[in-house]
Amino acid sequence: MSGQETTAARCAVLVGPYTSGKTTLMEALLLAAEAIHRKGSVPQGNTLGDFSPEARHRQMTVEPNVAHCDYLGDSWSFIDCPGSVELSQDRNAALMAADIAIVVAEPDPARALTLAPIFKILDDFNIPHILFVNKMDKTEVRVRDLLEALQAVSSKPLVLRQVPIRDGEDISGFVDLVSERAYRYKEGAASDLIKMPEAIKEREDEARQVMLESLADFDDALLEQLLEDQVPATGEVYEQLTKDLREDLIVPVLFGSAEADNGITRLWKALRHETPGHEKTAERLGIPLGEEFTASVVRVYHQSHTGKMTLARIWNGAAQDGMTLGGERVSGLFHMMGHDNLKLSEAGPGELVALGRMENPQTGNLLRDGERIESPDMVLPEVLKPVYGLAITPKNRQDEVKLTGSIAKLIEEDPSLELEHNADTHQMLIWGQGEIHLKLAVEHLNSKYHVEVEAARPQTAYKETIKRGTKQHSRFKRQSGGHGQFGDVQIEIAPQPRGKGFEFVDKIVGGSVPRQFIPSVEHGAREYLQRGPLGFPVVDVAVTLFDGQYHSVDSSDMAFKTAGRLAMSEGMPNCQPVLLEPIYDVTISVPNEFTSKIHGLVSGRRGQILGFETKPGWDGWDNLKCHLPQAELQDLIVELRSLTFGVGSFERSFDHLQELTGRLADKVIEAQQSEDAH
Ligand SMILES: Nc1nc2c(ncn2[C@@H]2O[C@H](COP(=O)(O)OP(=O)(O)O)[C@@H](O)[C@H]2O)c(=O)[nH]1
Ligand SMILES: [Mg+2]
Repeated sequence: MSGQETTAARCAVLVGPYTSGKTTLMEALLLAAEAIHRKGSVPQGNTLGDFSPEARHRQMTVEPNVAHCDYLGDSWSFIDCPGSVELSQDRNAALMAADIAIVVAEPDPARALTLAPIFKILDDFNIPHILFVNKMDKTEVRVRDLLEALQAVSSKPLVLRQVPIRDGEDISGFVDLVSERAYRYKEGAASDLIKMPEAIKEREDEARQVMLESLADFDDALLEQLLEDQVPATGEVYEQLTKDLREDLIVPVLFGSAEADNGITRLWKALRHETPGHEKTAERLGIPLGEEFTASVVRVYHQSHTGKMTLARIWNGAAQDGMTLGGERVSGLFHMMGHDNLKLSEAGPGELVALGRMENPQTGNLLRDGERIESPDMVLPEVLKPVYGLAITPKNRQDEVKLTGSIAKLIEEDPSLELEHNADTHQMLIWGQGEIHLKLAVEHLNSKYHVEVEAARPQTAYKETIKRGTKQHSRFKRQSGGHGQFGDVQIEIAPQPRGKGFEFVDKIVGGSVPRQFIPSVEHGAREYLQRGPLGFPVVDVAVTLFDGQYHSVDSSDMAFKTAGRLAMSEGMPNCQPVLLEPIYDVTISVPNEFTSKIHGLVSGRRGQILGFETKPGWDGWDNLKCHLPQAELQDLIVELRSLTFGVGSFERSFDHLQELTGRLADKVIEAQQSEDAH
């Protein structure tokens, strides 16, 4: 094999926008390798991957699907990633196992932008990648136009390696620009070699020249040859292509149809000859390869039929069933093949294996021999920040503990999910990347863990405060049989600056309220603050106790606490209470062609733009900084994505509380009161 330093197992990861045909392409690749005998179809629901009920009924990949095959004597692992932007965490994690990524795209220039975040992560991690333009069986788009649109979102040069042969509107085959051979597609089979059609010769020459010029940018010898009008030898061109791909300098572009099995042999050939070996990948990831066994955890799976499976790529040494890794016994060594786990007794370098029933491993860990488990020396993609939340409650109250445990397992699989017990609203919140992401989480809770939950919109953490102060004299007195209760307090209630919180000041002189009862007054006042006159927690209020009376027999902690509380509930309504709503500091990231649309989005949601700047490291993208009310953030991501081909995103953090008055405030207060009445 030319330039191939190893015949160890290699790993290719399929990425690309939702519905570009990744799952279908994996079927086609497996069929060509005879690892499956009949090609499954996504609409018919019989593909090797996407076997879970959640994937089948949506016809959508919802978690990375793993498969293995041998092709012409080489071992291969594939990971077919979900395409939905909401499931990007899984894609990013899977890419950390990739010797090569196959970026699958649709032949639609209008949707080129959906590839921008994918090219970005590939660039950030220098992952060699091939672009496979799929669905060429049903397109009239000119490859040149398509390439121009795609090039606009790739920082690396796209190098077209084939030109289509057209038969009327259909594409009937292609010419390979390196070998200069022509092929005719055959549905469901490898293409036939044909004589180069005369009509294509000119286009082929021109495209070949463009390809060679792209390569010459990285090789002076080739550049000289081109300048002297020499034709480089085919072998040299292949070598240059391989070298540049492995260094992630260029992105070769192939095309075909996964559905019709067109272009699959050509893609296989490129994978076989050009994909770097695992040593090169380990080096790229910064994983030191010494003598000892080393594997990295790609993802964990909690499977209903087998329990926890740790998917790991072996970089050095061999794994055996029953070995000890990170202080734990490996109970079962497998190749995941869609739904099935195929038992292995041993697996060597380069292999992507599933390790059975280990408790500790987490995505990104390095596993070494014996006792050690390490966070790696490699840089991992950042965990995506949550952009969408739901309040959840178990339908059956007895499921509460089970619910928390099950969510912990979902988070172990996909750390872009988060669980929060909100201190303000007392709701249990599940956070993630969008509606589909959370809907899937809720469905998994039911189908895998048998916990049914109700999901609702999270409450906004409204608060209230006061606009002016008052003095209040209140007395709590009860005479019931023997020993009564008596507490009398005079307090001053005053507003505090925003963010100052609650303050209690003791100005008692001469023992009008005895020392030991003063903390009880404060306690009573604080208790009241949990629900002010409008029905919300009260903030930024100062209470000064300046006088009172007591009774030597009937006064008690309890009586003064009740008096403190009473004084607050009698005094606070006279202090012009006002609603406060939480305002978040939000940074919205979009390609700059959308920046003006985002201004409209923000102002339509009562937001305030604070400014914008170019997004660091993202060519042609802007970061817009703004303030937005929490109540307007709930479905912000939905609108943002629909305005930006799904690529817009945001990050948020709480900033401050702000007065809310007028009709909106009235509605919030009314809703709270009608809720309290129930
Ligand atoms: N016409 C045509 N349809 C395709 C091709 N590849 C996939 N599809 C269809 O496109 C849809 C999405 O395919 P799928 O493989 O699930 O895409 P994924 O989301 O990238 O995994 C399915 O209905 C496929 O049958 C292709 O090459 N040509
Ligand atoms: Mg898919």
